[in-house]
Amino acid sequence: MIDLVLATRNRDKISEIQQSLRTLNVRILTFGDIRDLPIVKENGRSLYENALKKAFLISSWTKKLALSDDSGLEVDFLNKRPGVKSARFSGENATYEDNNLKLLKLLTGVSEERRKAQFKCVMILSFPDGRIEQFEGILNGEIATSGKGNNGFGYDPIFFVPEIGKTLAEINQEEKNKISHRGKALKKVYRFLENYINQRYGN
Ligand code: ITT
Repeated sequence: MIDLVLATRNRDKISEIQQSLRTLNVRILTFGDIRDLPIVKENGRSLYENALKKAFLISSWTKKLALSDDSGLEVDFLNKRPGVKSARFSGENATYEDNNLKLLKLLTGVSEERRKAQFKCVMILSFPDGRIEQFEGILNGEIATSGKGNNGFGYDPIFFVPEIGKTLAEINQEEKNKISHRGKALKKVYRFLENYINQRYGN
């Protein structure tokens, strides 16, 4: 069975990735399994740059296949901010709650039509031989006027999805993975790895 190292330190992402890839024939390893896995500094100008840096460094260091996730929330009214800075929107050690409060405050009084937003997820698979594969997923929605729901993480309580009439924090992880930016990217990763494994190890 091949090893797949997750090049992320975000436990919430790890949990969603593990759930989506649970039936894939790989052994998933995280920073909890590998001693002294390097911490990658994120200073890229795009989700792609950060995702590439994370995956490439972790696969070079472990000499194993690595999967990274760089994701962010783009709010139309804020000219696509916080985007690549979503994790640090309200400062270096910002909590999810700090970020949500800052965003709600910036959108005070802004009408529904102008609260449109997109979650974007860029995933990179980096192979020990240097080969790179990129996958993306987008989810459209709007920023609610207050938080709702206790599931998920990050901006989920204030990210309202019109198609289901709920925020992402009001649905469970399996339901979120079916529609979310990360879930969509992971579906592509799944298909790619399934083929890769079949070609390499299948009969
Ligand atoms: P790693 O770099 O270690 O993967 P991180 O949390 O720093 O972890 P990012 O730089 O990609 O990851 O930041 C993404 C931020 O965007 C994340 O911290 C959340 O605030 C937000 N975010 C991403 N996906 C989300 C989701 O599915 N639901 C809610 N918020 C999300």
